[in-house]
Amino acid sequence: MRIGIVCYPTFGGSGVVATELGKELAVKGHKVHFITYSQPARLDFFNENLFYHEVYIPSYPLFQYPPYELALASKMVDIVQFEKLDILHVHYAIPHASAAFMAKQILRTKGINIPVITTLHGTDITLVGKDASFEPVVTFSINQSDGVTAVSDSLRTETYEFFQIEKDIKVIPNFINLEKFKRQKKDHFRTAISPNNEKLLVHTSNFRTVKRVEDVISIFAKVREHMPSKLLLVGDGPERPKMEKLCRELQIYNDVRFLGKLEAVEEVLSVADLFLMPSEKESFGLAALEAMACEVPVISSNAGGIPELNIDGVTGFVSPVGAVDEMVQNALFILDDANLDRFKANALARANDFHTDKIVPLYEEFYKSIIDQQ
Ligand code: GMT
Repeated sequence: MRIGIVCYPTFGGSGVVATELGKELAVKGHKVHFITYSQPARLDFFNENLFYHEVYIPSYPLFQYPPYELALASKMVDIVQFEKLDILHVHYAIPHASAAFMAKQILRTKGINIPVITTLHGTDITLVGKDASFEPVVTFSINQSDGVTAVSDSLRTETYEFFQIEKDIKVIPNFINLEKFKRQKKDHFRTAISPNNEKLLVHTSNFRTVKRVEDVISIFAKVREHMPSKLLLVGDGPERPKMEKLCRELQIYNDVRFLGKLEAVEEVLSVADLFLMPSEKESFGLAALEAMACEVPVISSNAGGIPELNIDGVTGFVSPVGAVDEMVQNALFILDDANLDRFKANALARANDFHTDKIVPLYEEFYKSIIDQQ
């Protein structure tokens, strides 16, 4: 198939899923064309079937807000025509689904019917999409898509609850490449970070308020009172300065490392003992899946789709959002040497359920079914 993928090119979950999907499809022989405003962060290898088309927005003094959606729709029209695409797959509804709708209408006037699939990832539904500034457009463009997928049952349910959706939404969960995400021997790194064999807790996120990074720090501060431990924080975002201040106030700063955005997060996960995801909202929790693939158990909230991934008492523990003390007790239980290896093995076994080889074919089958319906 000739597939156009539209996504955010950033480290965020939807961009990562879109890029990894495109890479896997290219390896399987499909021609994959990424259409976005800059080179996707994870588009880091060469394959003769992978193409990248940059959306260029000309500047003009009149534009207080550059009209990205229009430039994107025009680029989609151009690439569908020139590359003779069979399908467009847009990741994250805003503004990709509505731009795809516009491109589809334009192409129709040229006698071309291009099927469009929209994948809902999370905050496009649970947060931003619900805002009155976007809701009518989000509802319309989901209903106008030829196929719709969501990354968890929870996100599917929430979409139906909040929006007037007439389309079937197929659940296709996030997936993980277990060749890339696997526990590697990084003894030198572990020794450097925890010279006295302290336990290593890790959190990775975009440091937005929905991630509740302050809970991560509170959990760590309490675990540290009972057990020598260190905290590694990967990623960056608006909450980071506040979190650095909090660590100083709690006088734990010397045991916390802010590592910023990292390309090879699997190297950090390879030395970790426990992953913390206390999110307020989380439609799936790709970062937790990446940790589990590296044999790291997860302490999480029960937000959104996380319980569909993290099995309570097996791969980690699931608690109500904000239940910091419960999360501390559960963290101490997992970190006990009598339990840790069991949880690590269970985490890896669960990650295997989301192996690329199991999930990517679901997208291929879905593409074929939507193309056949046209
Ligand atoms: O986690 C984020 O804030 C980034 C966001 C995105 O859309 O880029 O991630 C969402 O999509 C991921 C991939 O499908 C999911 O694994 C994340 O759970 C989801 N994030 C939220 O729902 C907050």
